[in-house]
Amino acid sequence: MLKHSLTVFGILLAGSASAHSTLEQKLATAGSTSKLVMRVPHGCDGEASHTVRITLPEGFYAAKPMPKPGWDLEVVTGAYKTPYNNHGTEMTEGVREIIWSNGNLPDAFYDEFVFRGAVGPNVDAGSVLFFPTVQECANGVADWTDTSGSHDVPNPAPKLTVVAAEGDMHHGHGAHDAHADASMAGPIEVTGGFSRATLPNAPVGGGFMTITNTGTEDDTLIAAASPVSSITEIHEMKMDGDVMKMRELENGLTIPAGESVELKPGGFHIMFMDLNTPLEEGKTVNVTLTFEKAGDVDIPLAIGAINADGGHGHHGGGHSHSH
Ligand SMILES: [Cu+2]
Repeated sequence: MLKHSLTVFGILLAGSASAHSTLEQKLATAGSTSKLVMRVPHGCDGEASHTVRITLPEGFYAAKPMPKPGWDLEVVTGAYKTPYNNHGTEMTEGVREIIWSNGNLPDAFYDEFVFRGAVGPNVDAGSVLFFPTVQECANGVADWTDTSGSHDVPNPAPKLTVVAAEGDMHHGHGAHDAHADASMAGPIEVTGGFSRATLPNAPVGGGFMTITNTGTEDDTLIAAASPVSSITEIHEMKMDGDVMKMRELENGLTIPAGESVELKPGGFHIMFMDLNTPLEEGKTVNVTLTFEKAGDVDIPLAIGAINADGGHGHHGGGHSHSH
């Protein structure tokens, strides 16, 4: 899982086109150290920023910022609410805020501020860690400090979703229904999962299922991982004129509150890239879906024939999954 999460890191970066300050990374693994990059896309409203302050969340430990040429660097330390066991040594305090100052980021330019730190091993998969960030300018500030998680605020705080460490997939989340063909995490229910057999040496395969959100808030499928592929992506297939085209959903797939979204051949699908084993009819392939709010759901996909449609009627047509 660790390897796959880190790979997923790499392919989700390209997402946000917004002018907010955001973290380049969207996911971090519980119990692991991550390097994080805060992307600051401009100054404040026409003015240059001279200072950038990042407040670190509870559950993020042993932080160290990277010095930046042209900027002074200081940290504010304080107590951790929950102490952190660092290789046998209990750490009760550490860096809580990082401040780069006396620098210059003109409004027309973009810059990056780098730091590293560890997500505590006890932080639940699916938790969202917020890194409120403030830019200071000569006559004002640009603040990215709203930690409500809403997409509809002008100043969302940069955030990271925690994924489970390897071998700890069920920690607190993703309980399986004992009898039905459903996997659940919170209000998210996944049913009817299937995959399709692949030819030997085929580079890619697809995963299909129905995701139902029984809750009152929208959730987003933000990542997928599987032992069969080094990279697993969330894709959409769509007609572009006469041509069936496939693209990665870089910002994930929204599952609206109270609705079901079907992943099926010819539409949304999970894509197993760079398969390390052919998918054989009659076997199963396991996939872990990570939702922004509900966390991880593990689901086994029964592998059907090469043109299987999961018993839902429509035939997916002859598109091949090559990139
Ligand atoms: Cu695809």
